[in-house]
Amino acid sequence: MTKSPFSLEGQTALVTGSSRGLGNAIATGLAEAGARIVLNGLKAERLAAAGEAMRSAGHDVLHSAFDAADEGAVVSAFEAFDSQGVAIDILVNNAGIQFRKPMIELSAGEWQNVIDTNLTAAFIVAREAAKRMIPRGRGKIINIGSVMSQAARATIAPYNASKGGIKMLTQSMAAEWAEHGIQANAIGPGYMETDMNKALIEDQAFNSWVTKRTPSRRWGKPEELAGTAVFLASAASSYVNGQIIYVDGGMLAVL
Ligand code: GCO
Repeated sequence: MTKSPFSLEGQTALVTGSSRGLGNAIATGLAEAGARIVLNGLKAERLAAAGEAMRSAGHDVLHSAFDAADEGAVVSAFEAFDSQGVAIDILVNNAGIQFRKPMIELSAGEWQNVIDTNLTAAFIVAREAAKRMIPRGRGKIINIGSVMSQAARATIAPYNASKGGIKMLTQSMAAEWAEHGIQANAIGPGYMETDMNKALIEDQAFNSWVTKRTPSRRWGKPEELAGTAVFLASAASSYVNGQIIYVDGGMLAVL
């Protein structure tokens, strides 16, 4: 029987920021398609718990605790993968934070922290992954953007800028690495039910705005990103490069 083009059997995927939220949902979806998963996060105990849960579901899971924004930590993590014979075939740059404050009150340090975590980290981790993918002539990079890669909401300027940067970083990766058999693409989630958005979901006025502004009239569920992630991680997307796929219930398609 021929293998499905969506199968990830025999592939290893590193998902940054995957002990919970969107990262964990994406990691679970990739595992269900057959990938071995390397979970990543800052807190070793949270990672261990997430790894245990996935193993009890029958998945093949490793974990590596490092700060994706810390260049030295990322370089050491990949050197450890090398020494353990762990080849990263699929990278999902998911780690990210939100920081809500009007620009007029925002400090340069608060701005820089979001940019470093949401954008610079994606560059650093992808650079280390690509150094190993290029000699192999193949690789998959999936950067997690946002509807804010395309449209800005007030009071989250560094997040908007970082996610806009993710779109162009993705296109830059395609420009430099596609010829080496690497496909780099992005996913732009809409308003998803995550811990990061808990305050928004609980705010009746904001919740009402999201449901009115979204043609699907509801918030997205983290697991609703998994199918797009599997597609972009698999052979089914072998000629897709530098694209961003919005999983937003139609929000960006309408006024
Ligand atoms: C906000 C939210 C958004 C969400 C949305 C886009 O403050 O408006 O945090 O930025 O992250 O899901 O990705």
